[in-house]
Amino acid sequence: MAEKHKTEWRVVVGRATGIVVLLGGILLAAGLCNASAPPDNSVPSIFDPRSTPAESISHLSRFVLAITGLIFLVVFSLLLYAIVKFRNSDANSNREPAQVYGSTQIELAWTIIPILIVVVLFLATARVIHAIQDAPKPATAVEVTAIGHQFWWEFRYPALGIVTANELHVPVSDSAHPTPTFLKLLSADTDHSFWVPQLAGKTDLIPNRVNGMWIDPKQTGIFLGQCAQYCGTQHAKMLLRVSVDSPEAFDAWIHVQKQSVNRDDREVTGRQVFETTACVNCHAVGGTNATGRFGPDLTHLMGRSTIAAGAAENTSENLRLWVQNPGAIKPGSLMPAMKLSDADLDALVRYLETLH
Ligand code: HEC
Ligand SMILES: [Cu+2]
Repeated sequence: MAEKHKTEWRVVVGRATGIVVLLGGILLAAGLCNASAPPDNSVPSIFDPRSTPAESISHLSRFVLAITGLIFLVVFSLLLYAIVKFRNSDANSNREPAQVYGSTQIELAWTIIPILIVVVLFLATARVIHAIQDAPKPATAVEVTAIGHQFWWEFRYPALGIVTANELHVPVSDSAHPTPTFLKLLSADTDHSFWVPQLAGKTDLIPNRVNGMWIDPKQTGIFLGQCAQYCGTQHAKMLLRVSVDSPEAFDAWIHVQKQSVNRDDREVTGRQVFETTACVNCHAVGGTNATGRFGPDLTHLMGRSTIAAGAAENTSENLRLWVQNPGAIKPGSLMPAMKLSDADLDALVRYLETLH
């Protein structure tokens, strides 16, 4: 009998140690991943915020984690204590434990303390939500309309007359001269969600509804994001890049984007192929008869480093493959394979490469 109790006891301690080691391991791994994250932000981390809304959310989550971690420690210690102290043994195997019927003190304690904890968590969360949602828009703010499409992002700068896709450019914002970017979020088809973990929380883009969010990145560089709401087959390949530019670089980018007509006319054959194919029904290119809005605006295609919402690098080979068969890069994409002859395809790609 005594032998049996001993082994059960060992099993309990073994499991408890196992759980603690596992939790410790997870925390350690998270810490290591975080510490070794490359500086180019290629791994978007919610623990590495670079903009006020993301910072507030990160602080809040650390606060909530600390409180719930403390609760976990207290409960787990009490549990371990009870298991050790009151385990079955020969000495007390025939005795009944003390029978306690109702204790006002204990019941008050386990009602009031949790209520206080929940109230504190609620107030802390409400404060952050208010600070982010009701932040006033300064006159210096850049305004962008982001429209979610299956499976790419359209970005419009109404005040600047710029239209682009998938790669959002915003100016860096410092506390002396804040230039936050305010985004108006719309959807052309279904529910999407705009999420750049280092810059802000997620906000959905819902058809027939206007949502909003803002970011004020404090560091230049590329920040990666992702559509965070399942929106169809290629939801996973609906990435987004935010390029946070220095004020000079941002002005230079605007200058280029504002030139709505492409003056490079070397590739006449390719341009003819483009203008006489269905491309023009879905894509717009400034200065041509192409005014489609179903697909990304191609006027400054070469200004983007990726195509198809981050699914591939913007290289000649990938452009050719994309136009020949979009499904090879992004199965289920809403652009049809255009079935062009090799000669037409080559000319077309050469033309696309003039769209700076
Ligand atoms: C039926 C509409 C449609 C037609 C026709 C069409 N496209 Fe597209 N195209 C799209 C859509 C939609 C996308 C975005 C796909 C995605 O990222 O999921 C796209 C993406 C692209 C891209 C990548 C742009 C970027 O910045 O990501 C290029 C380049 C392109 N199309 C070129 C062409 C060319 C050239 C033709 C004609 C030979 C053509 N397309 C015909 C709908 C169309
Ligand atoms: Cu989406």
